[in-house]
Amino acid sequence: MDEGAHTGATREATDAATPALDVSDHAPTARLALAGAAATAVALGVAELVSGLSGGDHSLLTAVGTSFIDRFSGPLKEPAVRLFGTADKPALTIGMVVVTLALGAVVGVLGARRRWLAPVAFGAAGLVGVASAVADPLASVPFAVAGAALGVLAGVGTLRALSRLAVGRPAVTTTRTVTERPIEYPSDRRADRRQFFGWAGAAGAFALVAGAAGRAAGSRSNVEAARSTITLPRPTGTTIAPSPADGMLGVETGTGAGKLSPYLTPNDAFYRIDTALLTPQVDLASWRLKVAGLVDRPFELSYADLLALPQVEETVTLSCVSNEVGGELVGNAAWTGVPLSTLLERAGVQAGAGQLVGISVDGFTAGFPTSAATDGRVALVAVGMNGEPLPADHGFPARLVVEGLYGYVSATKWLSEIRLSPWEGVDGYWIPRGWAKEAPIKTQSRIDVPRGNAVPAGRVPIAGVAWAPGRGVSKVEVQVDDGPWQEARLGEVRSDATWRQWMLPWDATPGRHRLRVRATDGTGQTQTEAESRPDPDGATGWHERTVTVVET
Ligand SMILES: Nc1nc2c(c(=O)[nH]1)N[C@H]1C(S)=C(S)[C@@H](COP(=O)(O)O)O[C@H]1N2
Ligand SMILES: [Mo]
Repeated sequence: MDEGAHTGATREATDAATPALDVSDHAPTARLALAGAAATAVALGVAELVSGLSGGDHSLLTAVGTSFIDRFSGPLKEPAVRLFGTADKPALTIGMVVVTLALGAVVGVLGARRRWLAPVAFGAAGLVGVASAVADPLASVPFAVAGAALGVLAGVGTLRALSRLAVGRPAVTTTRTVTERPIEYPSDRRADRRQFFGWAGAAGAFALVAGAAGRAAGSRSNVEAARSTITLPRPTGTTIAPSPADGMLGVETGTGAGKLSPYLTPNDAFYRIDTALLTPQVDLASWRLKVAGLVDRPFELSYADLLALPQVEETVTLSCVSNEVGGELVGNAAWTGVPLSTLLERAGVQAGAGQLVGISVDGFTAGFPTSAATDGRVALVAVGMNGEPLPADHGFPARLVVEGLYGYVSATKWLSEIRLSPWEGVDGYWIPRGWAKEAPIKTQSRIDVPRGNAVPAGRVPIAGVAWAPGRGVSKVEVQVDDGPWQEARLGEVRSDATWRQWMLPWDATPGRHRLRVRATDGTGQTQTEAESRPDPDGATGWHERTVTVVET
């Protein structure tokens, strides 16, 4: 007598025989969704682990995020930065994971009745990952393919197993022939549920550990160790003017709110703008700087080769084109490096090379007229920033710095190639995204102090910075309410390439006051009052602050 006959069970087969899970009664939708999310987490964790083993490069998720940035940075840059500030990149990573898990939950629910759905959905996601890795110079394609394949297998397998547990065994009604009445055995749904949540939790925990391990493996090559062993060569060729003393205007300087910006912006306070989801960690041993394109003698330099060339130190103010009037996306640093002209002479620039394009290890590009590298302005392959090797965030091991041009057309970080190109037909990263191809930095000025609604009455300084790199600042004027424009005292500068601190003593009287500032550059041009947005070639207008002065 077989068991079925003995017990008269009406148990339905739920395994291999049926094509899809039986979710005929009340499908445990929430549990299937959780199964989908947990399986997706496992897939992501395995993919991150395997692709992270390539070491130092972009994992699958980072490659996908990078291609997302490249695709949508045009329309999304401004709102993303406005919404998340410099946390926009972590926000993107978290957002990607959350959206993927949510999609996984949907696949978990819909896939219970459609066996083909999970393999198709996971497979499609894997292909997106591989395609992103192929397009990402910092991703390893073989590791990405292996990560995607194993991730898909792990995800589909986990989903199948968890879904089965999620649906559970159907209720078993048993009629024992030896008794008079049918007995309904509890189907032990509680045990099923416990088992399901146990395994789903284990899958989630495994995913977290695998993902974290993959990320840790990926960030193995960290440039901090390399940086700390580097001694920058002493700059030669120029005499370095002593740094204008901060405080010479009698105003406290510092990087916090309520202080005048120091003449030199400390590296850790220097604004950071780039498209890199993760700061590229460049391995010095294999890094080369190529000089190529329309040149007679293309060549390559190692880091040691670059340091062995004569170095100069130049102080240059760098600004982002996205800087709003009064904004913080501007800084002034002393850059150590090799003049671009040195490298161009060695390479021999050919006729028709109207554009110098900087290319970074992660594929970012920025181009400017080749003449800017030879017309006498500061134009460097910089290796040092304020006396230290370039910080990783600011382009270690080398970047371009060109006086008077916004960063997006000039200041390529993590530089890997200088390519001499025609002006027409070659566009840097931001040009097809709606930004001007030629972008000299506009004359601007900013009020740093005072600010807020508790300015003590009496004599207080109105002070800030003004810049017109390449032209220099010859005059700064301040207006209080509708009063006359008054000339501010100017700080000393090392050159016209840098910003200038300015200060006007003010006898502040209680009440609300509007303070305005405008600068005049070295050619006698006063910055325009007309307000324009940062796009396509830099914001204009006068910075104003409203403050409230209170009796002390
Ligand atoms: N490789 C790379 N270099 C880059 C960018 C980038 O996205 N990638 N952004 C540019 C822009 S838009 C600016 S404003 C400057 C900012 O330099 P910083 O981050 O050192 O202040 O870097 C430029 N160099
Ligand atoms: Mo920028």
